[in-house]
Amino acid sequence: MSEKVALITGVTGQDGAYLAQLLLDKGYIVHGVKRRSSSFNTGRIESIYRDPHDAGARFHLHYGDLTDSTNLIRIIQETQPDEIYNLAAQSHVMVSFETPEYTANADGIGTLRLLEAIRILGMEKKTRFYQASTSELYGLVQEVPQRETTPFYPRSPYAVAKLYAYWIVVNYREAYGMHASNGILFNHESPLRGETFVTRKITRAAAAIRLGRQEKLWLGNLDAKRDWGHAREYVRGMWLMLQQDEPDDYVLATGATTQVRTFVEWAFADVGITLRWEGEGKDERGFCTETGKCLVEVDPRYFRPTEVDLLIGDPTKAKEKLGWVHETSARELAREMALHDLEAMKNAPIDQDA
Ligand code: NDP
Ligand code: GDR
Repeated sequence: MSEKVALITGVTGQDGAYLAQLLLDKGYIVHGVKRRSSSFNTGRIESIYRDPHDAGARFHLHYGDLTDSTNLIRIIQETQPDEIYNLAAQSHVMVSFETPEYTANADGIGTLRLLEAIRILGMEKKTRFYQASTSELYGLVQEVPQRETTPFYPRSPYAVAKLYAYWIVVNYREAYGMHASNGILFNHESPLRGETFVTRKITRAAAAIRLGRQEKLWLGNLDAKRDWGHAREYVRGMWLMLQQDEPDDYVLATGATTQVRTFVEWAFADVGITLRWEGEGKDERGFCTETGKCLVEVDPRYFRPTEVDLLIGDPTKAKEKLGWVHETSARELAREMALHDLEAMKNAPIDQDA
């Protein structure tokens, strides 16, 4: 049997890096779409990249963008993928309130562009499609735990764009018989997590404060609850979805939820700082040490115009049909991330911390 070919959009992101590694380990030829950037944006995939001049290189990068249809058509035509994983997105919920139109274009219409490219090239029967859908679709709580049948109520331009993407995938599956699946993934993190998402922002700050390189951490809503799992385990679920005879939509989650404030306590404890929550209301001071030094405080500028208060997923379907289960708990994840950032920062020149 010839080697399978996969195309990953968003290969330079957290999930792209883990998925590329997984597929290479499985013997795939992997093509990734990366954006042109004024500085290097391939840090997460450096360890798996090989010079294309090397005989036998199985990982290839192509410049592209989800807002550019002809570029996507050309890349798909050239690479002839058996599987496309659409991970590219403006993936930051808060940023989507600042850039709603771009987010709709990249995250919503970008998904349509890929599906249409497959059709234009007559590859509907050859190419399987994975869409990075999200628990943000559930938004305002309708039911807990959230499962595949829970009604959607998106609460941000990001989530609304991803709602379009979700339904266009379902529609193309039904209309054209495409093997197209939505992975409705709950939050997943790792040491490769983007630095502005809350978990990584916390673990980096904890490490920097521990090393005396940062004074304080400012956060937004500490009461939000998220179902946090490990990204490495979630990309395996993506792959499993495309190995099924029939396409379908699946929730991947741990089934447990944690408040942002608890994650703060864990991460700081992991780097050796014990914090205590001091005060509510107008005297609120935040998280402080025993000596009264307040290291974590709330800045309302990080509050979102509309928030998703509670996410907790029910991964039963994925377990029963895919055999997928999570392994790492949120507590273990916090420790892995905090210790990773502490180690990385110890070894980094001071001017690289900021
Ligand atoms: P990241 O933000 O780490 O990565 C996003 C990737 O998309 C990056 O490679 C980025 O490129 C690329 N990208 C952004 N805009 C475009 C564009 N217009 N054209 C081409 N590429 C683009 O996200 P994650 O890896 O965490 O998430 C992967 C996907 O899964 C995203 O679609 C996200 O919305 C979704 N998701 C993530 C969850 C999570 O908890 N991580 C949960 C549920 C869904 P660059 O590196 O140049 O910025
Ligand atoms: P989320 O992740 O919005 O769930 O989207 P994020 O880590 O950004 O926020 C989680 C919760 O933490 C609260 N919060 C803060 N968030 C950030 N980023 N920065 C802060 O300073 C801060 N303080 C408190 C937020 O209000 C929120 O409640 C992620 C992304 O990966 C999406 O792409 C993905 O679809 C969903 O997870 C599932």
